[in-house]
Amino acid sequence: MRDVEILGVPMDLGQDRRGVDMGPSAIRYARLRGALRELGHRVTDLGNVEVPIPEVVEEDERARHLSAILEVCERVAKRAAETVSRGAFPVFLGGDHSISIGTVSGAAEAGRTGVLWVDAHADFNTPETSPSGNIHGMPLAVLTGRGHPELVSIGGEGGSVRPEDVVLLGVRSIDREERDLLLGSGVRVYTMKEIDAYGAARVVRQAISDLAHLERVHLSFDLDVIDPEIAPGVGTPVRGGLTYREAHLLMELLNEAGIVTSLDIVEVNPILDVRNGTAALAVEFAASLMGRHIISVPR
Ligand code: NNH
Ligand code: MN
Ligand code: MN
Ligand code: MN
Repeated sequence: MRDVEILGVPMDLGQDRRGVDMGPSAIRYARLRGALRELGHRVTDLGNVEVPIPEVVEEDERARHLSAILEVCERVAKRAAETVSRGAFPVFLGGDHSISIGTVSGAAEAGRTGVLWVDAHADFNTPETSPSGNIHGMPLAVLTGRGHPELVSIGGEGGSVRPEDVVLLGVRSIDREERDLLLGSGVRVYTMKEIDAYGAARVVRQAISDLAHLERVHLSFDLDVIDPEIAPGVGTPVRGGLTYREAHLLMELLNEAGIVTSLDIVEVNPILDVRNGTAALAVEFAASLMGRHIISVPR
């Protein structure tokens, strides 16, 4: 049993498509709290962090909506730090992936924290390498100390996490200069090619052992890692993603390993979704991570 605290961050400033700000509502509507309570957890919903809408905030060409995102992420980091200081397990609902600059920085206040970044994209751009200027393509770089100095400063000097404590999984779309930056960073990367070649179980077990030296691991789960045929409600779909069972297996193996201490569920866009199916999948995967088994085998 865990004390779980849900915090919504309805942010859609980090990318171009409208609608991802409705992610927290969609995920709640899909009964996240009930699903986690059924597993025996004590679940509190802390509501949403306040986020301005794009119509009222300044543009910034190389890092769009920088100052507003900065402000929101600072607030999020503070709330995240409060949750982990209570010993609770935070579940953050996005919103676009830029929220993780705040969630991970705050969670890492509890002590050295690893990151498992599960995403179709590497999110390792900087304002210099980004083809879009969208900050949701930059958070992992920021968290490891690269990119816009104001964003990096949220995690304090040098970033919130060490590159050798970070594993990327499920990637299949990386920009050219982003790739060069990532390859030189020390972050471990398992693309869809490795998952296809060796199987999800083997790759996930390897990722778990890569993180075994850490007492705390934050799972940042971008729904666009799932194949868009089953998870269409995301702003930047890329073909060839995780299957339904591969995603469940990932969560089941993580649950078994017991290493995850905080969670982001990001990039759910209800406007692009079909009958809230992507949010419903997100809730299913969260439940698998938090202990749902088809049959419970005593251990
Ligand atoms: N790499 C692209 C960019 O920087 C797309 C990033 N999109 C995402 N990331 N959804 O998870 O703009
Ligand atoms: Mn704008
Ligand atoms: Mn992402
Ligand atoms: Mn993505």
